Amino acid sequence: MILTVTLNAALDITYRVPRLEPRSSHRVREVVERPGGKGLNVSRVLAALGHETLVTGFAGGPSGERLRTLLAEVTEEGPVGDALVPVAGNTRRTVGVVDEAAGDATRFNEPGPQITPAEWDRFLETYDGLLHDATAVALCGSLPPGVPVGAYGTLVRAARAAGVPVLLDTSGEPLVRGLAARPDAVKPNAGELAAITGTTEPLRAAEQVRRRGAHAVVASLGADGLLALTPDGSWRAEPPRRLAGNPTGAGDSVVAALLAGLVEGLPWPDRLARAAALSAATVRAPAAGEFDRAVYEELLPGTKVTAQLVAA
Ligand code: TA6
Repeated sequence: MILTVTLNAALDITYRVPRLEPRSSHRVREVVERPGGKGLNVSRVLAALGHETLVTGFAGGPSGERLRTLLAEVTEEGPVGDALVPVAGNTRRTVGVVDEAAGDATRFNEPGPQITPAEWDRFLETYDGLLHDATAVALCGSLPPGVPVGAYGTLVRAARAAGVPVLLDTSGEPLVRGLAARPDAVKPNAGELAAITGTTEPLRAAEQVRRRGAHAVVASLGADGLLALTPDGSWRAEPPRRLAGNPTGAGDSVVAALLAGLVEGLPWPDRLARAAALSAATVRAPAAGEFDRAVYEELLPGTKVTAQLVAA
């Protein structure tokens, strides 16, 4: 089973408006509500790809209840196991507004519930137990208040001690702390890379992140596809065309494809081709955690993976 961790799970709400304009009132054309937060999205995509997957993290209050109900309902894509740890606080909501004219989205993410030291300890026990049955683990997203900033360092070390490959997808100080524990892979986007390295040149930034401890760095570069520095070589992966739509969750689909490829034993270039095509196909779905299967199958054969020269 592939385990995903979402410490700051969310009830994801997506509004569609014909055009987003600051300082004006909008008529919402469509509302979509989904169980969200990065790891939940990863698991939903994994389930749709036919992989057994389980989510853990925290859920609480009325929106936590709603999230769990929705999670049990999203069986169309395949079942996602629920090992979320109950907390007293209310799970956050995140709101994404899709601007249909521009073909992109603006997001508002609440900070999340306050986690008590006892709740954090309960989570650590649950996580240690779940690692026994995991073939891989992804640690995803921001930390809710109360969770120690070095949390991902602790979780990466536990996965490594249990012999479970671990991928980390977060940003800022939690990423810096997680890197020091030497995860198997990290998946920053261009902004996250720049924020922790101080360079806006993705290749130089990715090289720096690898030197800081990640065995592999897969950077998602929006319209420029993916840049991967791995122990087996370095590559760029680009789908044949970019599509406008809702880019929310495109990075989560990259993580899902990388984990699926890892447990299936695919070579890196094949994992990257799938990740780039799946990420592009996510933009055409109504919400994060979903992708347009027909678009994915159409893009995959034309997705180019080319070797990337890196400094020795
Ligand atoms: O990547 C998209 C997304 O997973 C949304 O579904 C939303 O829940 C958000 O990211 C959470 O990200 P954060 O970094 O705040 O944990």
